[in-house]
Amino acid sequence: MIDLYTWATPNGWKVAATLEEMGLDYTVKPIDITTGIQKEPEFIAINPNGRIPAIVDHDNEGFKVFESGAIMMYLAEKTGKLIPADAKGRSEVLQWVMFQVGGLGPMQGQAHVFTRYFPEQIPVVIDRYQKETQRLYGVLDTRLEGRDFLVRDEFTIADIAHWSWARIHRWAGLEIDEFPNMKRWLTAIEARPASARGAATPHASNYNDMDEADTARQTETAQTMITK
Ligand SMILES: N[C@@H](CCC(=O)N[C@@H](CS)C(=O)NCC(=O)O)C(=O)O
Repeated sequence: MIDLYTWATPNGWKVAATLEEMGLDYTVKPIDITTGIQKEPEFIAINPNGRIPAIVDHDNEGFKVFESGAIMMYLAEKTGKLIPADAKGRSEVLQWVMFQVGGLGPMQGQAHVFTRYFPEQIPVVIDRYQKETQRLYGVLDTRLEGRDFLVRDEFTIADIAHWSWARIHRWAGLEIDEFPNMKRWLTAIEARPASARGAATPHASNYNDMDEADTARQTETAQTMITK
């Protein structure tokens, strides 16, 4: 059995959707990151960075894994699922996962912060992160021209890694009409039952389609977090 420490955010959805796709048994351990519990010693012992997601694999001597990309790679290695079997295919997946954890995650994350949560609206900073996020969407769109998935013809963890962020593009103040390949790919992944279950872990939340009251609540909570 695997324990998944998570919350309703893109990095959390990545791992929940991966576990769902792989059909692995897991127990959800909700870590409400708005309370600061993720910085308590008990959780730091699991993830030294004090952030979700993290897993503990009790079927592997309680092995702990933190960092969403590393968790996905660990699960892919463990099961042989959502990753090609050959070295070049694995490298391609790793390249796209690295591209996501070093690119889209941090850039779109900062677009969220400066568009929605930061106490001041600083237009040049908002513009910088939105433009960079859009540029990265463009890279995905080009890659997805004439193909269903990022690596070969297979749905892999590389797709899940990007889907989890791109699905809430509106939360970053961005639309994706100019990226038809990415839009098609996103719609296809969103329709997968495992994606839906992953995105509802530990509770349902779709930042793209929140009503005004939920948007205000979510924004206020995140504002409190980043100004702590
Ligand atoms: N590079 C990390 C980023 C993890 C991360 O930023 N998690 C956020 C939620 S998406 C979090 O736990 N934030 C709480 C905090 O900053 O205290 C990963 O990919 O796992």
